[in-house]
Amino acid sequence: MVKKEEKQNNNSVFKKVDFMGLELTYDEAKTILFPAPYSSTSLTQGTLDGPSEIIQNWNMEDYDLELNYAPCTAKIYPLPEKLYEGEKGLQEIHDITGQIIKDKKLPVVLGGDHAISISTVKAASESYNNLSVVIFDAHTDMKDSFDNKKNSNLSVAKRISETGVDIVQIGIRSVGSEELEDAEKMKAYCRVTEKEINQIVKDLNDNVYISIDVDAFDPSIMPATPMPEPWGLKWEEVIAPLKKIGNKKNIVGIDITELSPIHGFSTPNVICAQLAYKAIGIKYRRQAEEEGWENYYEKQIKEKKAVNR
Ligand SMILES: [Mn+2]
Repeated sequence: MVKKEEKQNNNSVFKKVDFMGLELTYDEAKTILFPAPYSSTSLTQGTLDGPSEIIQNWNMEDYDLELNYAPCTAKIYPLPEKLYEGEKGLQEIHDITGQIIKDKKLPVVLGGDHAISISTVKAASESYNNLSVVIFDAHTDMKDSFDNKKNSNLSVAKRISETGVDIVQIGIRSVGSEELEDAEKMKAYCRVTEKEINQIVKDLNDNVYISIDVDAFDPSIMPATPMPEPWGLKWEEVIAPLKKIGNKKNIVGIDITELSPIHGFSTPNVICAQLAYKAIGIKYRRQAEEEGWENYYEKQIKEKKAVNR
């Protein structure tokens, strides 16, 4: 990804991109939106449209009233999109995620189906020894294979657990009988009480990767997903645990998967964009406070006004 000759090319990742009012190059960015359209099974073909719809529907105000700062000051840079296919595609997703981490930036990977997390978590675990993964998902994803594929979107937790990485699952309310025995060994919750989440956060390793399969949410707010399950989580039932994790731990990567856009109905796409923006905001909240980014954005506006005068 980071090749010198590409620096000359206007279409490369090195060009300046205006995102949420800030003009940045890849090198200047702290947060990289990585569109990863990838579908592991016939059921999830619709998720290939997820990344482009999330970026096109990046509709929100820059200031977050709940977090009391403008998370866009975490310098967000969207990578150009390309299609990823087969095992080669998963390897590319792994390599790009690994490169972003090595470049000391936060990867925010936009799926595609949940299978991409097998690659992105592997990349994160290669850079961080003491890693935990928190997965928000309706499904246990403990199938050994699905649709004749080992790296399927329903085998995510199975593949990650085989690598020995610590996993906590939240939102779980659907399991196949063939997964039951394996699933019972997992730290899996549907909804978490305040007491439970405090204990979960305490037990997490210092570095935490966040993987959000959007079917963790209730279908009433997230209908655009191939495997919806009733009795899902409300917005705050995902955001509150994220905030607790962000307050105490180092979030090293985030993915948002399984959005399957519904033609003519953009609300779920906008909600996924807002979810990504909120997660970025949570990740950098403490650092922003310590380094005074609340003021940073005000400064930018003042500078802009001064230039325009
Ligand atoms: Mn799922």
